[in-house]
Amino acid sequence: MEKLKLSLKLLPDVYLFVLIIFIKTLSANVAMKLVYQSTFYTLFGILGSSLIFASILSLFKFKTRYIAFYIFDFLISLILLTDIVYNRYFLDVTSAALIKQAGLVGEVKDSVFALLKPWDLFYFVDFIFISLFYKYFKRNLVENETKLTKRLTSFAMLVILGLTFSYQSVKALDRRQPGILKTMYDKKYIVSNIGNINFHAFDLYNFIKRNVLNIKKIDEKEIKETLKWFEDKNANKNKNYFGEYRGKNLIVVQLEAFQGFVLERKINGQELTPNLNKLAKDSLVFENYYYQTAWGGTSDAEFLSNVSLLPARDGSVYYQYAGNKYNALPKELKGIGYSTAVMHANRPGFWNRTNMYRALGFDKYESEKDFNIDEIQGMGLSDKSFFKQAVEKMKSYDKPFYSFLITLSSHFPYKDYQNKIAKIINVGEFEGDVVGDYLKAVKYTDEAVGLFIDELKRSGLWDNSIVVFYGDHAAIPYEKRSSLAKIIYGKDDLTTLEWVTNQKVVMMIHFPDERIKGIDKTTAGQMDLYPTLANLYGIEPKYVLGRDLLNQKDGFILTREGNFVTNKYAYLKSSDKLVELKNGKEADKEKFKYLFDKYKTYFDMSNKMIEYDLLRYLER
Ligand code: GP9
Ligand code: MN
Repeated sequence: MEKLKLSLKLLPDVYLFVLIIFIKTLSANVAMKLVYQSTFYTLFGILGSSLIFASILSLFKFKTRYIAFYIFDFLISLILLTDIVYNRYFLDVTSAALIKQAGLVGEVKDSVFALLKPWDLFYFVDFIFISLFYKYFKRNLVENETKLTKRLTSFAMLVILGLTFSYQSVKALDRRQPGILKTMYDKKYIVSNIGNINFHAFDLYNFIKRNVLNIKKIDEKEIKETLKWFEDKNANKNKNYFGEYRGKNLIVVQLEAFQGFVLERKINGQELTPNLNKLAKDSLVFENYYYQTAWGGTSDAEFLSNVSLLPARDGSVYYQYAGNKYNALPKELKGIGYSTAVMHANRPGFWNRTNMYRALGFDKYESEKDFNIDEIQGMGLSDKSFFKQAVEKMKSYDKPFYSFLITLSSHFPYKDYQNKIAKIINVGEFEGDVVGDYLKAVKYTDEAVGLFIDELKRSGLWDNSIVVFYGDHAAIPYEKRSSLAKIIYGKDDLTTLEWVTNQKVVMMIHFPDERIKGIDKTTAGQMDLYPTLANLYGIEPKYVLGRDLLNQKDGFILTREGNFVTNKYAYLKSSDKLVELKNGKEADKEKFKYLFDKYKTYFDMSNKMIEYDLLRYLER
């Protein structure tokens, strides 16, 4: 006990360090305007990280500690200030993956000074008085304070305390937002709950794990083979419609949670999506279009549709591989003289979009801060207002353009917080349930789509643009499958085959001359959008996993869950069965080994492309 007391007494500078770092980290949270989503546990997290750094400090002897104090304090202050300044510009926190984004420094360099504020000096004022403290400590210190055992005792004490506090805050965060640490979909939210330093520790750990520890070597031969596989697969000659729409604008609308069954659906005799149904009559509609998203939800759908590779096997590709090189749709369209923009009225840091959009080649990212948030529906700006403002923006864009719009109002849990759409449709037995709320949200977004089309027609953009509408992922969770069974089949439950083959999303392409239209039954998926559109604009992407749906009809999609579906068969991973689509009869897996091989190859190729950032090698 005496010993403990002594060691507590002996390292006053370490406590000063804890105090300073705690105050600085806390003030970074305030400066980044994150306090509104912080909790009591945020204080635990901030204290925890301060204690952990202090524990390392306490290992040094007095003289070295004096220097280490300055170094640690300086580095931490620099990280905090970088986060604050970066946030002023990009409305997000920094992350280790940015190291790989070479262009970034150049982009920000000129504005850094403009972004600095006089009070940022606050992070360095303590440097003046630390030396004074040390002079005072030196005079008053006990002789044998440098003894190893004492230093070790304080180290152990501080590190255990630090880890305990940090762990508590991380646990609290995981309770509030389960899974957030896996996909890192909202980095600022994580910072607001566990503090900047803990976040960066996590982020660095992820980065090192992915880029250093997990790297199985890939040799020159494998790189060449992989790239060649893509090149061979995509080398089709004599393609219909090649380049026939070059010069026309492209407007792609990703509809939040628009599951396929909503189209042509009546709920208690009322048409659920009259506007999309009307449009479908003059469009090319893919009836068997599957979503292929995984952990990354909305962002995975964006990725599949603009890059035509599968999402990451774990976590989210938008967070983990934002530093990669991509030959994405926006970048390719830019290459033929298009101006490119993406619009989504949410916080720009969400899903690491700011960084990823830069990597995909979007000139402009119109986020929440670029929209007038004048009406809320669901998760944020109402789709009606969003579309209206989007058309205004598009009117002023350089033509031809590619605009990628992502809606928000029909986001889970589909709550009508402002009580505006309670009576938009009578959902009967689903009233008061998440499924009923979903149906209302769909009805609302369909109305917004109707107004959007009118607006586009009025502005003259409609006749000069290809317009695509598709859903990003499922809406009805598995626990609610009986509701799905009722809506679609009028029965109480779904077979596995029915469940799997209902994981489809709305998908239609409207051509300005309405030359191509009708219903296409090919089994297709989100990875097919980019190659399909590329062909129409006269682009030949070589490294896409999907295929051009206007030139190939042999359906094939695969999902990260492990299912695959062709035009005739479905492989149901959960029961390890290959079954016929038309009657659910089990087929002999041996006979269809080539399908399993194809499926495995697709996964391998997509993984290698992303995990080894293979397009970088083409630059050499
Ligand atoms: C967030 C929105 C929702 O900006 O796109 O993402 P989700 O939760 O659907 O993945
Ligand atoms: Mn979504």
